[in-house]
Amino acid sequence: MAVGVSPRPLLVGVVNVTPDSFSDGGQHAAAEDAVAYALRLLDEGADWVDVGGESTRPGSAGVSVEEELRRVIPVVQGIREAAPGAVISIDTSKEAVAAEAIAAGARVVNDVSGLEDPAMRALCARAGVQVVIMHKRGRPAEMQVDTAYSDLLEEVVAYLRRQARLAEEAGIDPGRILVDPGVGFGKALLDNPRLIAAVPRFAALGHRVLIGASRKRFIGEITGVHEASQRVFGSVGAALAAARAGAHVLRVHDVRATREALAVYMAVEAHWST
Ligand code: HH2
Repeated sequence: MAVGVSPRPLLVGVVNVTPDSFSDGGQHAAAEDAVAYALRLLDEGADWVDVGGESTRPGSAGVSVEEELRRVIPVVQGIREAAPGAVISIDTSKEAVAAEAIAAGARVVNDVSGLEDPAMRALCARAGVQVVIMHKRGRPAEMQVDTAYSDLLEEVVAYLRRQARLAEEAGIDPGRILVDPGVGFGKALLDNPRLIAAVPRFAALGHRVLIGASRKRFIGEITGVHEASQRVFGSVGAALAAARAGAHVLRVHDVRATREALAVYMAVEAHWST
C-alpha cells in the first residue's frame, strides 16, 4: 500500500462458482477457471477470496450439499495449492460444506444465514476459523416479498447481537467474529444506503463489520445501470462510503478498481483531522 496513510479496509474478492449468480453467474463454473480468477483477484490486491457455490440472489432456488461440494471444494483446494498463504472464505450456510471447505484450507466461514445452525457454530468453534455473521430476512426465494421493518436498524443490530452471542456461547473467539448487516438481503432498495451509513452502530457490538454492497440492485436503482456486471463505478462509490462509515472489510467483485479508489481516498482521509 502507499506510504503514510491510515489502514484501509480489507478487500474480499468474490469468486462465484455458480451458473446463476446475479452479476457473474456462469463465468467461472469450471474449477480451473474459478481458481485462475481467484488468483487474479489476489494479484489485484484482494486480502482474501470468498468462494461460493450457491447463489443467494433474490428468487434463487437452493442447491444440494453434493452439488455445492462438487462446485466449491476443487476451487478451495486449487487456490490453496497455487497460493498457500491466501486467506480463503467459504460462502455457505451448510455445515457439511463448511466442514469440507475447512479441511481443504478455508480459514473463514461466511454464512449468510447468520450461523443460525447450531452445528455450524460448533464446527466453527472446533476449527478455530473466523466467521461472518450476516443478517437476512427469509430465504432467497421469498426475501424481497416483505421488506417492511418497524425499525430496520434496531432489528438488524438486535439480530447480529443475538447471533454473535450464540456464536460466543458455542466457543467461537469474539475476536474471530465479523458482523454484516446484509445489504440487499430482504431490504427495501433505499434501506441499503441507510445500512451502510449505520456501520458505527454495528461496530458498537464490538466486532469488525463487513459490508457487501458490490453490484447490488440498489446501486442499479441509484445509477440507472441495470446490467449488474456494469455497476462498477457505483460499486466503488458504495465501497468508499462504507470505508468512510468505518467498515473493516468490503466484499467486492471489482478488486482493482476498489483498491485504487480506496488508496486515493485513504491518502486524503489521513489529512482530514490536520
Ligand atoms: N452478498 C452476496 C453473497 N454473499 N456474504 C456476505 N457476508 N455479505 C454479502 O453482502 C453477501 C454475501 C451476494 O452477492 P454475490 O455472491 O455476488 O451473488 P450471488 O449470491 O447471486 O452468488
